[in-house]
Amino acid sequence: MQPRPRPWAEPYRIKMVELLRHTTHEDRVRALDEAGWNTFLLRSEEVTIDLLTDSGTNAMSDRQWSAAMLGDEAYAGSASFYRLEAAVRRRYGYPHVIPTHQGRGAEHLLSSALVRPGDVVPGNMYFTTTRAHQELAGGRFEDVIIDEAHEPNSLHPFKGNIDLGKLESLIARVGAKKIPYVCVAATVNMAGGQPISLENLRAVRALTQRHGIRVFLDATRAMENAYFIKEREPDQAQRSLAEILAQMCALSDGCTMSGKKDLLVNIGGFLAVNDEALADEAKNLGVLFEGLHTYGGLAGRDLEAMAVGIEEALDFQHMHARIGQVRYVADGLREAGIPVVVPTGGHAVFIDARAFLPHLSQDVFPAQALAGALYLEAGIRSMERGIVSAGRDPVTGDHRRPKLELVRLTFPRRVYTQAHCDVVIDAVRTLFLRRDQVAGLRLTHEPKHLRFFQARFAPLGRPRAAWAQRTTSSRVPQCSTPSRSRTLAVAVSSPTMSEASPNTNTSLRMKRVPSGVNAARPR
Ligand code: P70
Repeated sequence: MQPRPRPWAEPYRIKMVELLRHTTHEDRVRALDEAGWNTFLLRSEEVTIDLLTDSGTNAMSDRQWSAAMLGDEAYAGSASFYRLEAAVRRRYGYPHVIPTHQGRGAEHLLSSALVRPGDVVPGNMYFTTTRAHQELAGGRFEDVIIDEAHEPNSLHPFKGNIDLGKLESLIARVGAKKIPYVCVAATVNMAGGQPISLENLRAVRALTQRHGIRVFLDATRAMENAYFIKEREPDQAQRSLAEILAQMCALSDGCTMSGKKDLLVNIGGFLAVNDEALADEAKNLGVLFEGLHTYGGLAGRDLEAMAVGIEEALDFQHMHARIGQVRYVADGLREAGIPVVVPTGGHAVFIDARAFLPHLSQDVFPAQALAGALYLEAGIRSMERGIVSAGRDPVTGDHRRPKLELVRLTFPRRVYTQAHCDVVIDAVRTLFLRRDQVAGLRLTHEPKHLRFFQARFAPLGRPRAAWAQRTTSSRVPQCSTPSRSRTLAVAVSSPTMSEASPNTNTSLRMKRVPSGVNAARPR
């Protein structure tokens, strides 16, 4: 008999609160105008519910704060470094650990050490900072993710998987010598927080080993990925997140890590590798760009908090609630017919802006416009993940035109409650009802590097009068619909696993399929 499904609940109680700021519609019109319609340029005080990112916005626990007080602030050989090193070795398994100020610091060290001009770095969809560092080192990124990852409606359970056929033909085309490593993200941020399967990782490992090519994980959200593996992959349900994480890492040569996500801290990251010579080179580069190799641009207290975060993040109840909360919002939007990327990923709900705003072409930045409109509606800050984020092709100078044109509602860990989620669902639903009033944008300022952070825009044409006239009171947040009941949360919050008794009825659970190229692809 199947165990009775259990709903998720926040596995903590709250003992300190941070008050939210409320704004009027007029405040928001002014703020968005001053920010050039770029949500990155809003001041946080102008935002009521901040879903820009889950990066560094997490709430630390009392244990993490206590550990921070034990921070050893010695310049060299800090005890805090050795505690972090031990935690990374224990859970990720790589012997050499080099702290960095955040994830892109680790990407910088790895790319500088391994990528040479003319090299090609294959990966499962680009990530902005990762690709920027590969290009800065003279390399080129090539996307070898499965096609389903680019389809917002594909229900593939592991949309982060690498297409082994694409990888093999790339190796045949450019030669293994031109490929310093394969960069495997777990989960894949730009695809919607989608996971890669262990089976696919194993196959990537086998293929690359035959050609003497290394594999590096972007382990930024690898613990979330481990949750999906436990939920969906055959024979994984009984294993702990820690066991699955260790196995993922064992199939690679090292990882870059932004601790600001999985690891529940506000700042920090690391590069961790198996190869001692590579570690030596990275440490040496680190003193130029980050700081001495035992602090990497961080304070001792940051290292301590990250070490504790590693253990807390691997707790099943934590991850069950974290992913449950994201699903709650996605399901609430789907029920209202709002187009979101499926399956719901780990860290965010991704709204399909092309489908939400079918009257806008990609040239007028629909996802950017939608993010702005959502802020005007309810003071909710989200992030564009479409043509603006994709930037320009360094050779042709043209916009890169990604198939996915998305707005990301990203959930910080342990920060917002289910009632905040209801406010978000209500605001997006309200906006959806008058989506035809959302106008496109034009670029008025475009920085050279990672343009989405600082670009500025202006609306095309005059917003319709109706847009300015609000049907609801302009103060936010407020929940005009009755709070969605717990019953609903139970109904939508699959999986219903426990460490001892995993769920077996999720529709996304993989069928057992023979290994080989794209074995996980539904037939
Ligand atoms: C986000 C953040 C950071 C990130 C990541 C993956 C899979 C590396 C990093 C870099 C912050 C961000 C970064 C660029 C554009 C927008 C937002 N993602 N790998 O919000 O880590 O930020 O610590 O240098 O997701 O998704 P870091």
